Amino acid sequence: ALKRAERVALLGVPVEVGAAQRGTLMGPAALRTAGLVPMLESLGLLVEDHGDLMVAPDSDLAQNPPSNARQYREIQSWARAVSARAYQLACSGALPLFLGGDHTLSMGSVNGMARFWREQGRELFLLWLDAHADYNTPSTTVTGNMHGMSAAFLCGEPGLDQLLGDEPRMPLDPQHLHLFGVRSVDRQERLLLQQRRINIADMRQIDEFGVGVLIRQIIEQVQSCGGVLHVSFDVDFLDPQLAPGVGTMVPGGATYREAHLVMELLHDSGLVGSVDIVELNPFLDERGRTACTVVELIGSLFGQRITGWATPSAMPPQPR
Ligand code: 4U7
Ligand code: MN
Ligand code: MN
Ligand code: MN
Repeated sequence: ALKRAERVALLGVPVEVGAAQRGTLMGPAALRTAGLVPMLESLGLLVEDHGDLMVAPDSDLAQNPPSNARQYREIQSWARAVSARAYQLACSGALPLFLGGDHTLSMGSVNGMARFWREQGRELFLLWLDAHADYNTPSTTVTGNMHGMSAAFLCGEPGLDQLLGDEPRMPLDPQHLHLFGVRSVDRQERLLLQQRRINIADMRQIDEFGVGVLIRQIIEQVQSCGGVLHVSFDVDFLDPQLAPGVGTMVPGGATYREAHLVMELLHDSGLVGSVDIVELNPFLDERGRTACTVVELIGSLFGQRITGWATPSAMPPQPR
């Protein structure tokens, strides 16, 4: 039998209404065009492409949508469908790779994975690679855009309580969330992050300590609990010079090598159980550059190596 990490299940989730800027619905197509499937196969993985999810727009007309949550009804349909599919794909024994789509995708994917791992008796940890904290609620948001609320929703913050309908809601322990790469936080969002004592590695810390030290700390926490990691990769984690194909560019992001090292360390940990790739906006990209860069990074996350063999990772190699 193949191990989970050797069977990858791709699911496209072409949602775009969680963001202000249209165009992320083309994300799954751009990642496939950039060669995602053959790249994964070249690493010896068995890839099942489940195509793109489709949803009917009117899931819960009985209920009044909360104010300050734009496009609530459509996001509701996506979140319910994605959560159900995530759970199902996890049960099949594959490692689910969700292709967005804007970051509201994660409200469904993480919820479905949390349900699966709870049944397996393992704790789920969430690594949120992002320029933003995505820790707004309908009462703190300045824009009303729901892609800025996903992490807060997943930690059980109130305000979107009926979003998942009959789909069981699995709030995470807020201490299991790790925000990584943060450099843009709204004023009220900051207060909430402080109150909840959310783990944050902001760009200042990345500059000072380097991604190697900070990612290892997270890996050690997950390992010591016997937990499993969901990696939610918002493409705006990367510096805009490297990745112009996003709707919300923030200067001062991760460099090419910083991002690859994050992915390489995560791969070597063996703890990654599911992945989201979100916020790629091919309409804003330059000749597919961002999509190609993201495919290379997914390569590192799934075991692509510079030398083809394992790099001694706890310390520099000793002279022979
Ligand atoms: B993304 C923002 F106000 N905080 O809430 C908001 F700056 O998924 C941005 O990380 C959210 O790209 C960005 O709208 C959401 C804004
Ligand atoms: Mn972001
Ligand atoms: Mn714990
Ligand atoms: Mn995000």
